[in-house]
Amino acid sequence: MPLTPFPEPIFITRPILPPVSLMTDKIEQIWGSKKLTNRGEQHKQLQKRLEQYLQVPALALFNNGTIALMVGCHSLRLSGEVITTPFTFPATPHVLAWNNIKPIFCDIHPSTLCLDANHVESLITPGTTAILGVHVFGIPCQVQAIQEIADRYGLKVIYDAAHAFGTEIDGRGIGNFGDLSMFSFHATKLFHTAEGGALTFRDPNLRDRIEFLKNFGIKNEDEVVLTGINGKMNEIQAALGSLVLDVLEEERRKRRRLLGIYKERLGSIPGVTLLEPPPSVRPSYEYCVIRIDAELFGRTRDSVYDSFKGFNVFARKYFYPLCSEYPCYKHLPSAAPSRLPVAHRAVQEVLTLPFYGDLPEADVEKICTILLSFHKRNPPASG
Ligand code: T4K
Repeated sequence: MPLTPFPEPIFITRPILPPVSLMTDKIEQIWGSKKLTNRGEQHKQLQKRLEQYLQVPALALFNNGTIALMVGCHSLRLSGEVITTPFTFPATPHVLAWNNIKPIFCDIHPSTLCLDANHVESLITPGTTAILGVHVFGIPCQVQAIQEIADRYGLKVIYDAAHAFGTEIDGRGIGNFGDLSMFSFHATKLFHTAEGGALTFRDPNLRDRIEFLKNFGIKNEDEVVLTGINGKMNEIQAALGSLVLDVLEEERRKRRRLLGIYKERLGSIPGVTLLEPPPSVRPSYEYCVIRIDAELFGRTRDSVYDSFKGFNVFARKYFYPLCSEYPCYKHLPSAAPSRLPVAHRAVQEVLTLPFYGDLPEADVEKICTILLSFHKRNPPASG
């Protein structure tokens, strides 16, 4: 039977949307309280629940992940240079730039696609103040090796854990590594508050500083003690978060099943590799990501991406282009392509596939069949 396009577009993700009646109930409570923002009841409840879910000693909620990371860097008084990865969303290096910090790009590990700890040490200079790793697609950085380097040189460690909600290493929540971690609660994330984010941090003494910084630096009615910003999560965001958290385990179960299908079907296609964390890691189930080896597969990632569109499948080329290729960073010596060979290869090969709980299993089967039809061994299929 010829392969036909999906009747409706299939996107890489769809947000968890709890029944609207539950949201209406929450909104009625908020209306009743007349407290819309500035640490209301919904905010307090969500903060407590997330500290438990992520198994962290301290967590602060924010209006989005980018502002959370900006405040995180500021709270640790980072300056000078920070070593980071070029294979990430623009927010990661931009946050450094907004803090007047120069990003120093480090090549990535060939299997995790996160900052490669083996290359970090050679990039440290007297101006280095921190290492900013990204647990890209929810796969953890080499947290132990990074911490050892940081301890040896007296550097701070920050993680952009935007994709790693619920990831655990040997049963330990990912937010416990480094000095602090940022989680994004954007609508495209597994756990979301439409827009939102959080910082988790090791030292509970940072709490006041972070809370002041996210509220203009206001300490009380008489004192403004820091150059803060407005990073507060409002009550409607927090209420949505609570409802999403209620159904999160169910969503994770559905995604685990879908990932099993992808794994089984894609495992037998030469030139296609599914990105997976090591066995010691409990996955986040945020993304389903493959790499396409153009030679073995017979077509480039870009060609697969384009051909998928003909079938109404909208895969994504995260994170193309590399941050080191942006006009604002390209001039940096650490951005030279010759210094980032692994990242330059990965960014040509990685493709993010549709992956969310409500995606029917039959659709995942069909997406795999479509991908297989693009393989060099098969006659061309048209969408
Ligand atoms: N660090 C990293 C490593 C990150 O990946 C991100 C964000 C951040 C930091 C910053 O965190 P935030 O400040 O955003 O909290 C999306 C998200 O906007 C962004 O949050 C996310 N990373 C990035 C990986 O993906 P786009 O521009 O690719 O999103 P968009 O609008 O094309 O959405 C993708 C698909 O999702 C759509 O095709 C359909 C679906 N979708 C999207 C939205 C917004 C929905 O079904 N409903 C929706 O409401 O950036």
